[in-house]
Amino acid sequence: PEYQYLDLLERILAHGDERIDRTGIGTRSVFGELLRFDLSGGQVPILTTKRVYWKPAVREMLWFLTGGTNIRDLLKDKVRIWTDWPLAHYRKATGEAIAQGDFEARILADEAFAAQWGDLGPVYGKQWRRWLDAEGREHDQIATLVDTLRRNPASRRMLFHAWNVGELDRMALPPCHMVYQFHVTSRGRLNCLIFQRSCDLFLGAAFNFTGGAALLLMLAQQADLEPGELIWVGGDVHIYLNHVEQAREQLARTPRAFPTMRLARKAESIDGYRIEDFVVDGYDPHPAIHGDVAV
Ligand code: THF
Repeated sequence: PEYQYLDLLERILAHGDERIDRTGIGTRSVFGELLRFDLSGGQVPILTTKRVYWKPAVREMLWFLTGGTNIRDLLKDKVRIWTDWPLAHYRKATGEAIAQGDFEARILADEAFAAQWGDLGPVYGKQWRRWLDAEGREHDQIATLVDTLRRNPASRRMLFHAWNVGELDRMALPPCHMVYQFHVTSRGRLNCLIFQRSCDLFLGAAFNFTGGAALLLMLAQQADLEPGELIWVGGDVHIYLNHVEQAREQLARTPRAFPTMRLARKAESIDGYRIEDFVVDGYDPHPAIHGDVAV
């Protein structure tokens, strides 16, 4: 199950370098980590030592795939994990002490307000589907990837990238999980390597693993391959100082078997998946553990 993850959590608590980070909260941090999860038996790394809201995590991945960058689309699906950044920007720009719920309600009710205040800039979805090059051409990295998986699976160039240097300063937050590379074995198994430059190991990692697993399943199905390994590589992997107690509580729990995830139907293309297509069985987690996200 998730012993690799728990070992990493424990190691950071014990030996992480304590420092003040961008958010001012402070972290314990290590640099350069690798976790591997074998998806070939149907199991996916949805952590069991706390309840992970896997549907918001999959919805987030589906939202990236639409090419969207506005939180309005997420809020329509009741996914609130990206609200903090536009909200902080709005409060700072207007001086208005608006509550999160009121801000979200306004984003949903008022399209012009959403266009002005709900957009995160050229983040993941934009870079994945419409990377703009110097000649003004847009590149759909996902369509290219699916095409290469089908036609030339031995390729060593099957990847997509979100670290678009010239656009970083317009992003609400530069990409954390910034490169996804793929590899197909001679037996037709699809492996995925995620490079994540910065990882909030207590809160975000569970979402990143779950989203990555969902993506791997969709791509494998579209290219008539079987799921292989999900390999996750982290640069600065950290625990925020306001998550230390929660991490200790999580470490005190005994992990259970990972659940399975499968797709109920094959979509006509990578753009055709919906949340209802994802079936998770055997998920029996310990209770959720709350932690505040650092903005
Ligand atoms: N910034 C920080 N500091 N941590 C992150 O994990 C993170 N992300 C995204 C962008 N910036 C980040 C945002 N993703 C939650 C989960 C994912 C997030 C942000 C927040 C979160 O609060 N999860 C809770 C509740 C989930 C819910 O209510 O649905 C949880 O218990 O998991 C990582 O990519």
